[in-house]
Amino acid sequence: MHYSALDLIKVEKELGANNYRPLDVVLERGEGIWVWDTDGRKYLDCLSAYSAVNQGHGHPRIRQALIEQSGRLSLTSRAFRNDQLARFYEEICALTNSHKVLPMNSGAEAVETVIKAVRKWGYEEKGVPENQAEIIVCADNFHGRTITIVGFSTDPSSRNGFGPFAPGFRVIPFGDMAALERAITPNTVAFLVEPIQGEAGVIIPPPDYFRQALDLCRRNRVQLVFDEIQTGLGRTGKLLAEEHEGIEADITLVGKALSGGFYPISAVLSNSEVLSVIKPGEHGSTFGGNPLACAVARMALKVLVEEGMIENSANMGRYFLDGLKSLRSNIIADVRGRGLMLAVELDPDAGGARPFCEKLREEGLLCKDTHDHTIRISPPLVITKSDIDWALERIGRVLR
Ligand code: IF1
Repeated sequence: MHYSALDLIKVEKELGANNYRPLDVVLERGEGIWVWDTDGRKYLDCLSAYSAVNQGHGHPRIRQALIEQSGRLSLTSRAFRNDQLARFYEEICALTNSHKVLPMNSGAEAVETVIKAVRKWGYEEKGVPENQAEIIVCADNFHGRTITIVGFSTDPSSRNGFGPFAPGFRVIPFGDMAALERAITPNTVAFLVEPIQGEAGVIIPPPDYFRQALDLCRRNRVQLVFDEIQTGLGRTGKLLAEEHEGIEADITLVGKALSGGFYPISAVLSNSEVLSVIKPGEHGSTFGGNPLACAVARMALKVLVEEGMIENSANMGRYFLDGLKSLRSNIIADVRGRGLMLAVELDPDAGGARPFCEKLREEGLLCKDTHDHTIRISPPLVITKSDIDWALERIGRVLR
């Protein structure tokens, strides 16, 4: 039976849980920065699956790695060893200057993993009394959707109705050093934070905030944990967004683009001794570290570096940001970003970002609104100047 786009949307609505409100565009194919819908219409993907397809849709070398590895061995569980895991460890540690890795699947799982690890480290190494460990997080954070994580969200739609929640988290404003200083107690084990807040609307920290935060954390034996699940792997024009701050976080979480969008893969990367506190039987996952995931991740990292995608993100990000800044429109309240993690904030009276995303879709651009008034723009890192000129012309038209 042939399904039209409308048929497919109808079935989704009937049979699916209603936990999303996507644009009504049904995609069936992707290549590089472009995706095509079931009617053959072509769009520039300005979301990149929330930065999971930084390397571009259907990257041929990553796809080849996936095909080859799936023909050899896909899953062993961690009850046995596989020949890809060690190579993945070596390559990601060398690239990110890390000492230890714990591979998981989704971003939320990486966050859950680090919460377990820093708590245990706190009890065993720092001498925090049992069940008293505290983790500091920021208001307007986004770290995932599990019960623990939504329990320290400040977004009502993420958390309301899902309690009771796990204790042990303290929320402070993002970018506020004095608040961080006040929040640290002898029981604080970690400060978990996004180097640039994504869902909050691409919020860039004040200069020197993280250098001071790291210094404060060091003096108080608090682990600085950067959630780079969205900012990492080239998105902001550096391999990791921490490089913009001139620091190295104690622990870094990566996910999303670690597979170039082919497979769910995440990892906890540790510079400190924190991961060593996890002993056999205390943590794991059936699929975490499987050979297919490792082979895909190895190639996803390789193409990011070898094909100059990080530099391209920096250069094209600057060009795109300048272009957005020079759009003359009286409904643009602010334009900001780093690398190709960009946002256009609209005037609160403009009627919200969603209708503009609908209009951009008609013009051939797929963008996502966030927090009512902000349009997020984060195309794959393989975008070129002429693609950006094409996009700017249309964004300008829609915003005027
Ligand atoms: C959805 C946002 C982006 C993340 C950071 C952990 C995770 C995410 C910094 C969890 C996930 C996603 C999930 C996606 C929407 C999306 C998102 F708008 F909600 F904030 F990207 F901007 N840390 N972000 O951004 O990773 O478990 O999903 O693999 O549909 O919920 P995950």
